[in-house]
Amino acid sequence: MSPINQVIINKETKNKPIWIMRQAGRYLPEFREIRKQNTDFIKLCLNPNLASEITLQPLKRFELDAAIIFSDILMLPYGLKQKIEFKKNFGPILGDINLNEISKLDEIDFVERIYPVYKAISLVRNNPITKNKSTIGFVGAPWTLLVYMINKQSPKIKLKDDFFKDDFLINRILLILEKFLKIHIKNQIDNGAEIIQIFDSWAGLLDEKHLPNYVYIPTLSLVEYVKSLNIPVICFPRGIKNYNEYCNLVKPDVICIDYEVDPLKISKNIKIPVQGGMDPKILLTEKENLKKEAKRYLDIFKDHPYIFNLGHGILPETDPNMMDYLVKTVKDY
Ligand code: 1CP
Repeated sequence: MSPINQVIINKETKNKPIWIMRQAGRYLPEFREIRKQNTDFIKLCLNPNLASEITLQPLKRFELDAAIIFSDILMLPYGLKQKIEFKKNFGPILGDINLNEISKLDEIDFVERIYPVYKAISLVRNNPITKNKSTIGFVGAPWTLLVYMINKQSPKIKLKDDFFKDDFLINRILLILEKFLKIHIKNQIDNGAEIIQIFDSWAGLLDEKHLPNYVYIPTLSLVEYVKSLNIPVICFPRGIKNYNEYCNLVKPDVICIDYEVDPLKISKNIKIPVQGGMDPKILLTEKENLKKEAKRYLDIFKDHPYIFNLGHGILPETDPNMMDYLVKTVKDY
């Protein structure tokens, strides 16, 4: 069993395995090289050879315990035929939603549009580099995908005032997302994903009173589905205030915490395995400081099943040497 699965399944506390959100990406010169020649981000995600090569790039450099597949949570709206492009220095731009067209879409159409993602997963899983490491598949949570689909661009800090105005549209999309997210999860698992992480990057935008409807209930349905396939599920509800309530209601196997929560409070109150937490900006400071902060998390979670990770994705301006230093610090602990 891989070290990460030992933490999740056996609740082992001796080893502190490590992987990093966005470990394959813009801070690596070898990624930027491939990206320069592939200006269409979606097409790059749909190229199994390149997507698997990019996935493995960080594993060739650093002693990481998992490969997270190079893809994007927005491949799901792409699979649902919503137009999407990634504009340089701006982020994703999505087209209008055509509810009639989306409602008519069946499983075969959807899978046909994104099957190269599954091919990339199977290439990664079958590569000897990932032996004894976990291959992680992922999806966006229904709420976060709804935000992009309705808002049609990154909400950055807040939702548009009229976000909730079309109740019918919102509830239809949530149901459609739930159906296709399950299909997407099942195909990733069938092609070699051994863990699923659910990214709810915009959970923190919601008022508390909206959490049950938009976050807890739709995410619980996915968590139960992944568990029914005998695969562990990690949830990352970025920006929420009450991690206790989230864990009690949504019941993930692992909770991934963001950098704004107090890790000490988490270690005292949360009984399930924990992942992540450290602020990615620490990697932009000095080695000594990086070591100190990493050790702070490792000390706090010394007797807790813990997977080292950051509290959000690694920043593009990070020096790969700092990433190397971080991985070594965790491995030497
Ligand atoms: O080169 C480029 O310009 C593309 C940058 C890039 C990369 C490397 C994007 C665009 N997505 C990715 C890969 C990606 N995205 C992975 C790959 C595996 C990994 O190494 O971790 C994963 C897991 C994601 C997930 C993702 N995409 C999230 C959830 C995590 C998070 O950061 O909160 C979100 C919100 C997205 C949307 C997205 N993809 C890319 C951009 C610029 C955005 C918008 C972010 C925003 O709204 O601010």
